[in-house]
Order: sequence, then structure tokens, then C-alpha cells
Amino acid sequence: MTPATATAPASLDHLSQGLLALLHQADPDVERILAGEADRQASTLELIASENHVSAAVMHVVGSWMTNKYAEGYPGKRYYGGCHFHDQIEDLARERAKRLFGCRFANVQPHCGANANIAAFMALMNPGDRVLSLPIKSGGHLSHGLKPNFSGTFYDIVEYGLDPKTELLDYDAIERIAVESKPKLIICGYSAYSRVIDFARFRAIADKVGAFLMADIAHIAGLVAAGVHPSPFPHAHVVTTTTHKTLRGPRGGLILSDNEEIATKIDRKVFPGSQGGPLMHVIAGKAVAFGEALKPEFKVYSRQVVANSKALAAAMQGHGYRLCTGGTDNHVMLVDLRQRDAELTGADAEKWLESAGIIVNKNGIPNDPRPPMVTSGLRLGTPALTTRGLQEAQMAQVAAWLDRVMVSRGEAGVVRAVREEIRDFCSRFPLPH
Ligand code: DSN
Repeated sequence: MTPATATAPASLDHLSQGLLALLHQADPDVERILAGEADRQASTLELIASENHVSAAVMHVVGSWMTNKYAEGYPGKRYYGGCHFHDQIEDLARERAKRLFGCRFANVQPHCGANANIAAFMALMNPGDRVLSLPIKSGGHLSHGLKPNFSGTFYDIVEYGLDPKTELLDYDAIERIAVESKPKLIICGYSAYSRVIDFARFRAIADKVGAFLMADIAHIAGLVAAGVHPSPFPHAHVVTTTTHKTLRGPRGGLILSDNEEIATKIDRKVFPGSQGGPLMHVIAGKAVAFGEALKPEFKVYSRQVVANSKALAAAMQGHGYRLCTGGTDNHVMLVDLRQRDAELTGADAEKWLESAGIIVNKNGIPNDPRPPMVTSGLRLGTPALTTRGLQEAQMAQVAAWLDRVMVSRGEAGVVRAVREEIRDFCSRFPLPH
């Protein structure tokens, strides 16, 4: 564990250094915590598939003047004065989002992915209407119908699963369930699915039963924007996403569509339907991130994310781990730990690996016999490693560290040695800020 007293890494950009100098005077308690977090990020390997390291420009824009303003409403139709520049930044973010995903309408105000899904549900359905989705235990998301979530509380959820043998989406089975259950909305797009999604097939199923199709591309948005994963357009009626995973923007949500009637409803359901004042500083960060994602370098980055993912998957298999679905087509893989060591749990592995400087999350595998806080699996992803410049050649080393720590069952000497090796390794791949 990185102690809270750690000093900030030497490689910080000058604005970050200035921030810590400011805090040194203004609030040393916060300075100590932030310096510790900067050091943690700089000196550990981030393999959580839903996390990334934003550019210095994105990070500092989010900490800018745009945080000081109420701007309820939309550009040109605000409930507050003084929104001239806020209109400009929101219009810029919307235009860039539309160019990035090749669609006609974008709402950049959702505070997060779950909020984007709330607004989309409200725009497409009435409470009590039926939704067909993949449950979280099979790789779906809590906002797709988990009972304690708004989705499972206010809507009638019917589930589809994965093929028990291949762990792949079984489109024929999904079609059968859709025909039987006649949902108002079908959701595709997942938190732990490592294969390509056939959006056209989903739309054909939706059309057959008269349902809307919503694609939640929170995980794969960057890959879609870069053309590395097929686009949900023109198939989905609504596309929701976060902006901070493979898309490498600030934490936030985004809703896209091609249909004017649906887009108008979505705008109303975001504000005033489910949110108040938009986070204009985050919208400014989204504009910067979308601008970065429109550049050719982002395609190179996204291709490398997938190449690294395939290389890491192969290296893990080489160490004797089973990967769900047998591998990956995208940025994420689900590792079933039991083939390597029947006693190994995701919870233990997560804890030992963090001590060694490798950040992962435990994750249930399909039909996992262990409970969600224990699990038999790890979800690994390569977006953050790729941002810091790692390539296929380094994935074998990353897999070797993962295996060494897990096989040792977190033995203190091994953990200490790996921690030092990783700290040294990370100093050769500095973060962008
Ligand atoms: N918590 C996110 C993830 O890790 O996939 C989804 O919201």
C-alpha cells in the first residue's frame, strides 16, 4: 500500500506541481493525500478495465473556472445569466461527440453512466415497462436491472444469459426470450464481456418484437470512436456511455442518438427530469477529451489497447489461467483463477496484487459459485497501461508479475520484491501529468 505520506512523483507537469505548492500553503492535509494519490498512480500498474489516465489538459480543465457556474438548461436556453462561455463549451462538446460517433444528437450533461441510463429509461419507457438485459452476474451493469438499483426498482426486468458452454452471447436464445417476453427495451453493452457485440443482430431482434434498442457502450466507447470495435450506429435507438474508460476523458456520462424525437425527450429527461445544474467543468473536460479522441493518435492508441489486451490474455493463458470465452477481442478479459489454483479467490488476489503494486478488481465469472465479494475471477484491462506507453513486449512481464504474486499466495517477500520491481518499471513509463 502506498502510504498517505508519500511524496509526489518527480515527473509531475508544472500545473500539478503548482497545485501541490498551493495546497502546501492552503491545506497541507489535502496536499498530503493528493501527493499520495499522485504517487500511487505513478508507481503502480493500473489494470482495472474501466479506469484510465487522462491527459494533463483534460485533468486541469476539470479544475478550472468552469466549476463556478450554474448553467441549468441547454445552450441558448439557460435559467441563469452569465452562461455565454458555458454555451460555447457545451456546444463544442456536443459537436465533437457527434463527429466522434457519427450521429446527429448528443447530450453531454449526464454526471455519470448510470445517470445517462436513468434519462434514457425515462425517455423510452414508463415505470413498470419491461426491459430485457444481461444481469450483472453475467457481465451486465447494475443500472441494467439490478433489483436495488433504480432500474430494477421501477421497471420489469427480464434477463438473458450467456451460452453456458462458450460464455458468448447466444443471439438465438436472446431472440427466443424477446419473442416470449415482448420487452419495451432491449439493452446490449456490458461491463465484463470480452467479445465483439453484434449490434445489427440486436436491432433485428428489437424490430421483430417492436422494442427499442439501447447500447450502453461505457466500456468500449473509445474503441468504437477509433473504429476498433463496430459502431452501435445506425442500429441502436439510443447509445449511452461513460466518458472516462477507453474514451479517456473526465468521469462523466454521455447520451447519443440519431432520432430527433428521442433526442428531444432525452434532453428533457436529463434536465429537468433527473439532474439539476450540469457540471460545466466536467463538460469542458469532455470537450478536450473528445478533441483528443478525434485525432489520428487516438486510433493508434486504441489499436494498441486491443493488441496489448490480446498479448496479456495469451500470456495469462501461458501461465495456466483459463480466460472466459477463451480470450478477448477488446480491452478487457475475465480470468477464471480456479484452473491455476482451485483455492485462489478474486478477493485474495486483488488484495495481494494491490500490495505488490498491481491494481485489479475481483470479478465474478459466469455461474460463479462464490459470492460477489469473494469471486473466482479477476477482470483485467489494458486502457491505462497503454496510456503510459506499454506495448505487447511488456505484457509478458505484467503477466509474470501477476502470476508470481498469486502463486506465492501473497507471500510477504515476493510481494515486497515485486513492489520494488514495479516501482522501478513505472518510473520508465511516466504518466501524462
Ligand atoms: N463500475 C464500472 C466498471 O468498473 O465497469 C461500471 O460502471
